[in-house]
Amino acid sequence: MNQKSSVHCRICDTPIEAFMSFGRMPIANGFLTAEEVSEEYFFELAPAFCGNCGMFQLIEQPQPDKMFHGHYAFYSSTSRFMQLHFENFANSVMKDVLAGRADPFVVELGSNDGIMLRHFNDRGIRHLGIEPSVNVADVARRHGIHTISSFFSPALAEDIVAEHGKADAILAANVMCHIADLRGIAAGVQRLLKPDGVLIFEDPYLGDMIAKTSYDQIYDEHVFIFSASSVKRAFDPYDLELADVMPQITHGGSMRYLLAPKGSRPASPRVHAQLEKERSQGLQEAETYLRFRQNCEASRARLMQTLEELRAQDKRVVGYGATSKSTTVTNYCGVTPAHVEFISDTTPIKQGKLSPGAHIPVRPYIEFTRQYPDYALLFAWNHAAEIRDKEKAFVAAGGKWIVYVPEVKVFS
Ligand code: JHZ
Ligand code: ZN
Repeated sequence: MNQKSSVHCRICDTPIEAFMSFGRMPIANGFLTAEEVSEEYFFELAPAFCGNCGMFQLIEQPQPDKMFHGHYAFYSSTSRFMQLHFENFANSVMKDVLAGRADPFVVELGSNDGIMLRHFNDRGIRHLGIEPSVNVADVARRHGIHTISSFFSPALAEDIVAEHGKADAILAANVMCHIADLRGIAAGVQRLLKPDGVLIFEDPYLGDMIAKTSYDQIYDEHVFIFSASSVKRAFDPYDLELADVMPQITHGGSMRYLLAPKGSRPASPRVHAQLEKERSQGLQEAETYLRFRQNCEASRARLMQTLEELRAQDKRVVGYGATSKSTTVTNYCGVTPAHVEFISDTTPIKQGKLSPGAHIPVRPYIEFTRQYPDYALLFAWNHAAEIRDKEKAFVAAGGKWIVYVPEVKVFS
């Protein structure tokens, strides 16, 4: 890439440069057939940190319609734990924000298959999901959840206000960090939100990613990895103030942010404490990212050493969970079908396809249980508790797990 010097921060326009590159990368959820391989799309996955506003971001992101479309492969409801998580999220919004309000209206950006909105629907609360990926939106619609298939924008915000009025709560989970035009989203939120409304969203958290070297959170969809300080700064020009932060254990460490029109509610002491914690963790310092890069390189070397040793011993290794994250791991580290025989996944749309870039076959879960491999490479490491609980028979049969976050480890 020789255009680096002309790249500017997506939030504050300061010139930025990549501090490392994960190399040529396909679309993380771009599972494909053998016939599609010759036309596979690649871009350079290179993150940068803006020293001015503190936003961790990708230098380049593919066009949104390359990532979110009528055959988007990630269905939110594939994990029992995540179903429970979003039920709790919805309940907390009803209790802490909507209680006592007359005929409240909730909007969710990127509502996927309705994993969260269904709880509002069940209680007869007015709601609207905005989901550009039509196939997942159709699942929500089949459950009676009001959903429009569109990308959110200031213009769409105006249309929603005209039709439904302003929102008491705007929600988003694992969505906000996907949208390159975050400034457009913030402007849309500003128009859509009531003066006493709140914006609540959660995404994988930068502090956890740095602490755990979970570099696989970096892929095309995640154009930003947020921290409390970068979120505070990004929404400030839109009159939205960071009023609370709530750490979550989901996706290997996430943060839920609550923002409200300036002056409309007091900030929780947790905000100040989190900002302090980020300062002491060095999240604002360039050196932190150079160390992160070294940690990624060391993690890659150790994972490949492990996989090469197992290959030399003729051990069977199968991937567990064809996650978006696994696309970064396989392509950055050089994991091939010679290392990993196939990846087991419960999502029908991924089965029978090849994994993006590395072209490891994705097979139905039943194939994992039919003949247990010697080792399972846990690409869905964020669901480890749920999966280990479910796979006791694999371990009892002598199977071992390989994980790489926070470090490469083999265990049973
Ligand atoms: P999982 C998703 O990332 C997508 P991914 C998205 N881009 C995002 O932002 C992040 O979340 C935060 C399968 N599975 O949840 C189902 C099993 O096979 O780690 C899924 O394909 N068996 C919106 O894709 C995958 O693994 C199981 O028992 O990295 C898990 O994907 C379980 C629990 C899951 O998210
Ligand atoms: Zn910036």
